[in-house]
Order: sequence, then structure tokens, then C-alpha cells
Amino acid sequence: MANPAGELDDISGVPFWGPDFGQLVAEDPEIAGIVLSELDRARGGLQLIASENFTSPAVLAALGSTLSNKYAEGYPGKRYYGGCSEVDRAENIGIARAKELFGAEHANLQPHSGASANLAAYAAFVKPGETVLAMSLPHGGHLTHGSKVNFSGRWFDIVSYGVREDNELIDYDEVRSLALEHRPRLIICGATAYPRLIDFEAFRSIADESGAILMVDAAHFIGLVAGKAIPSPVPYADVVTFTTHKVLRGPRGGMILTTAEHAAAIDKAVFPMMQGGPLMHAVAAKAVALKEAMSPDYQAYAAQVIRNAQALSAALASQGMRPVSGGTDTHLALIDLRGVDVTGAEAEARCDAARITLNKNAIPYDPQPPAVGSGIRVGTPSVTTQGMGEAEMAVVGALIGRAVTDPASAPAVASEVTELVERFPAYDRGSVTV
Ligand code: DSN
Repeated sequence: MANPAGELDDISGVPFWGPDFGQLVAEDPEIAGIVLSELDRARGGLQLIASENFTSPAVLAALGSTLSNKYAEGYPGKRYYGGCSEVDRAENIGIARAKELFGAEHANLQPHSGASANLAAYAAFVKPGETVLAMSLPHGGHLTHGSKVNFSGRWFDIVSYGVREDNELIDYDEVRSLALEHRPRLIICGATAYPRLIDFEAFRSIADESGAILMVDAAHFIGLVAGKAIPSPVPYADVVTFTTHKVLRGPRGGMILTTAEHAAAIDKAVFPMMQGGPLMHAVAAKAVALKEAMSPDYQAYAAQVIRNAQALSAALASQGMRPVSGGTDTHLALIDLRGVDVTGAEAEARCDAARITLNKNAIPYDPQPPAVGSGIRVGTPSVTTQGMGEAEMAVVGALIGRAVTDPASAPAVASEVTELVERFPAYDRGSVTV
């Protein structure tokens, strides 16, 4: 064996058939060119999509490894294929790290995505036709929380809750009365465009009162939980699903935490009910990200993500762009643009022309159709990874303001964006070489 565990002191001469970008350039220059131009696009502008981040070179190395080749249907020690000794070690390490980091009784690292993790949670707890109570998409929920065009809305009897019109906060009284009226089998909390903390204790008590399983879809904020910057849903939830590529800064993928009581049901739901072979390179990369998230540096990062979102939200508010609910406690702000008479779709396109990437978003009680939207969503995971702080967020807010309200300013704003991102590069020049 060329590289047994513990013999990593001198890896010179150890064959590692990992990423060799030169080979891609030689074999497929078309795709190689796209990889490079995407890197240029991402590095050349401000990335404010709240669900994106810049993952580390170590995570990318695990992702680009030969672990991608291994079939490993099943779980460590109980596989349907031979030759799983090494991937078993990677998955066991990842599971142990997830349990330690989140204080969870059980972890499943195999879901390919957040939607897959959610599908598995439904599969574990709900039968087709049974009732599920979840946050409505137009009020900040997720496609998999009951949208009619998704399996969740097609297969289950969905009852939706939302936010109050006056304060744009989750209406816990409404959640409770809907739960007692409809007696859902499953209650889901968690959102994609809700800037405030969720009261997990209140949801637990509603679930107990109505006899429901409580699922927290923590995809957006689990990285803040990992960094101890916000309270954890783990002590309250029966199951916590999430993606690993948002604030958590891991590879694209999903993960599930659950109690010992539900561990077997969740594992069976992930495999064999809805997935086949796990993506072992992604499982290993998740383990790497979890290790990174255990560091004091990561905790400082998570706290800064929130301070930056608050600074950005305040900077936008000072220009007449209203933060929904008045601000944010998390990594994202939802901004109502009606005060500056610009739609979400217009704002997204105008920012794009100025090298600022963000997304249009519905705001609660939005008069516009979803494809237009009255708002934008901005998030700070990526810019914080680049090292930006509150001072830079004030500048970013001003740049967004100019781009959104004056389309003619796009070239000037773009050149200021370039100057800013060159001072805070995403991936040091040289970390990716041909
Ligand atoms: N699409 C993700 C987001 O942007 O919030 C959620 O899955």
C-alpha cells in the first residue's frame, strides 16, 4: 500500500492521481476553458448569492480524487461491494466529526443534495397523502416544503404557514393553530429567504402538542450553527437536514442529523429507498469541511458573516431599500425594492451588468409574480470568505444602490467592484495553476 494512514510526513513521490488541470487542458480544452472562465467570473465580481461560498482547496482536492470511482452502496462495514475499506474510513471519520460538531446522536453524510436529504426525511416519516405543515415558498420556504411543482406538493397533503404582514416574522400562533387543526404527521421549519432566527423551542412545543415529527431544514444557516454563531436546532429537532455548500463552506451536497431513535429509519430512507451508491469523493470532502468548521478560525468567520450581513442590510436601508423584517440575524438580508421603484428582476440584471451577482426574490405578500419579484436577496458567506468586513459592506451597499437605481452607472460600478475584489481575492492567485 503506497500511503497507509499515518505515513503522510513525506508525501513526495507518493502517487496522487488528483487534479491535474494540464491534463484537462490537453484533453478537453473546451471544458477546461469554461472551468477557467467560471473561476474568472467568480473572482472578478462580487458574489452575494446567500447560498453560495468559496470552498477550500483542501475540500476541492478531496472532491477531485479517485474516491469518485468507488461504488459503496450501503454504510461503513455493511457494503454491497468489496474494496470499501478506505472509503469506510473516510465515511466513519465524517460521521464522527458531524456528531461531535453538532452534538448529534446520528449523522448521515450520503444525501447528494439538500433536496435529496429532504426527500429522505419525508420517506422516513411520512406516507403519500399524509399531512405536512411547512413554510410557504412565497414567504421564504423552499421548493421541497410543499410547492405544487415539487414531489412534496404532489405527494403530500401540504398545509402552509407564513409570516405576519405587519412584522414579517413567522407567526407562531398561526403555526400552532394550523398544527392543532390539521394534525400533520410532519412539521418543517427552515427557510431560504428568512433573515431572522427561528424559535426551535417553540416549534418543538407545537410538534409535541400536535403529535408531529419536527424536521428542521437548516440548509441556509447550519454553517452559522457549526460556527456557534446562532443557536442550534439539534436539541429540539427529530431530524435536521441541510446542504454542505452554503455558509458551511463544504462541497455541494446534503447531510442529515437525527436522534438515535430515528437513525435506522433515516439511513434506510437515504439508501436503499432513494439513493444508490454514495458519492464517496463528496462524502470525504464533507469530512474535510467538517474538520475545517471545528476550528476557532471558522467560528470567527461565522460571526463575521452575520456582522457583514447586518452591515450590508443597514447600508442598503440607508439608500431607501427596505430590509424585510427590519434587518437580519443571519447571513442574508431580503430587500424590498418598492421604495426605489425597481423590481427584483430589474435589480438582478442591473447588478449583473455591474459585476454584482445576487438574486431577485419574492418578498412576503409580494404583488409581483415570482419571475419578477419585488425584492433581492443578498448574502455574505462568499465575501466574508474573501476577508471583507463591515467597512467593505458599506462600500458594497453603496455600489448596489448605484447599480440598482441608475443602470447607466454599470461600467463605473463594475470598475469599482474590480478594484474591491482585487484587494480581497477569492482564491489567492496561484492556488489554481495550469
Ligand atoms: N437554491 C437554494 C437557495 O438559493 O436558497 C436553496 O436550495
